[in-house]
Amino acid sequence: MGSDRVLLICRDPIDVDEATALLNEAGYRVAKTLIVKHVKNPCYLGRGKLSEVKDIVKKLDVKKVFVFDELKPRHVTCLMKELRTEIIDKVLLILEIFDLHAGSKEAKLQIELARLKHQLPLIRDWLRRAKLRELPGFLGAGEYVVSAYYRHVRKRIARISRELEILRKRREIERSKRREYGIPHIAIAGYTNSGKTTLFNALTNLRKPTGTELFTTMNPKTYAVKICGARVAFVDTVGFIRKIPLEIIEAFRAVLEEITFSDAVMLTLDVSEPDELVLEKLDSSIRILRSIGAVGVPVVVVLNKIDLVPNPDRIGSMITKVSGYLRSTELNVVDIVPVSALKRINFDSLKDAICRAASVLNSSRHRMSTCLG
Ligand SMILES: Nc1nc2c(ncn2[C@@H]2O[C@H](COP(=O)(O)OP(=O)(O)OP(=O)(O)O)[C@@H](O)[C@H]2O)c(=O)[nH]1
Ligand SMILES: [Mg+2]
Repeated sequence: MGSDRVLLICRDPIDVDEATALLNEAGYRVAKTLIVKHVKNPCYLGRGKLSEVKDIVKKLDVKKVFVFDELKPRHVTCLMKELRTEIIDKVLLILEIFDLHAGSKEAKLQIELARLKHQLPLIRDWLRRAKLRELPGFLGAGEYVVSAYYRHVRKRIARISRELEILRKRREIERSKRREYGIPHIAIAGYTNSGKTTLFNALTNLRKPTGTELFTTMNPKTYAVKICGARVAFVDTVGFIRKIPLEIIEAFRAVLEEITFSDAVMLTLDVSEPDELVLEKLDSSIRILRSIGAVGVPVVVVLNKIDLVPNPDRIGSMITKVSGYLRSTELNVVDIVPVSALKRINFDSLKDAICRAASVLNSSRHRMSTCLG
């Protein structure tokens, strides 16, 4: 867990809150925030900005600079050389947070794989520059050590990939076994902290950990219960964030497949947040569903935390805005249901919507004949 003061660099002011929340989650404190509109190669920052950042790093004595972006290896190399501080980008920070919450072997392996894959091009860049005599070596080590490390990283990546493939196959077998029993799977997906686990607990009567910190859930949980006369398995999943780097989606493919291969998705949104943010998070959630190949699945959009919205008109207007937005997407939306997972408000409507989503399955797959009965 980091405990340093960090200089935060963002390209868009809209990202500052999320970047700060992620930094705090990893145990860092933001010493200063800078907005950088234009990215200049090869050092990410233009000459003027670079010398401004150098001054800030010196004056505030920050040990790390966090760039809320996906940096290219040449950017990291150049920034490290110029600023003489550690450089963290979005991928590394998210992995640091995941690491704090990872309980299972699978989650740990996924994080290590993502980190190594992220490091590989950086090491390659250092090796190339060391050969060209542009740099003395990787973080002070000689060229021989760096190439030995490079080989080690590649071997480790191959090994972890094999181990993860075995775990992925095991998940696949478990899923198909449950399918043989005709139990539909409803994945609870959505932004981190939107209340997915609270909803999962309320529907299953379990007590899985919930919390205001980001990424409380790292390992998907599945539990089958009977609703409207049939058994349905609910799957709690790992949360989304805005503009999630593709590398992370790749590394977490096995757990995200729980959404891709589900029979219906409950997409949760935290409507206690400002309208603009709710719609932005809806947009990112849809992008992620698309990138994992889960857009054809029937979706129940769950507008959660309505107990925190004192004005009922706002809930009505939110439903209108969300449905207006959804019309322009390819999502197969069954219903939009406002609920409070914590206070269990409007659960009858929610269960009814889940049953209707399941009945969509039923008509297309001739399953769950008891659901609407
Ligand atoms: N007031 C209120 N708080 C809620 C509600 N649902 C969830 N919360 C709170 O929101 C926080 C996040 O809830 P979680 O269920 O852990 O959210 P999550 O989506 O599973 O989060 P990650 O696992 O981090 O992705 C917790 O503090 C919950 O108590 C709700 O309906 N009303
Ligand atoms: Mg959770």
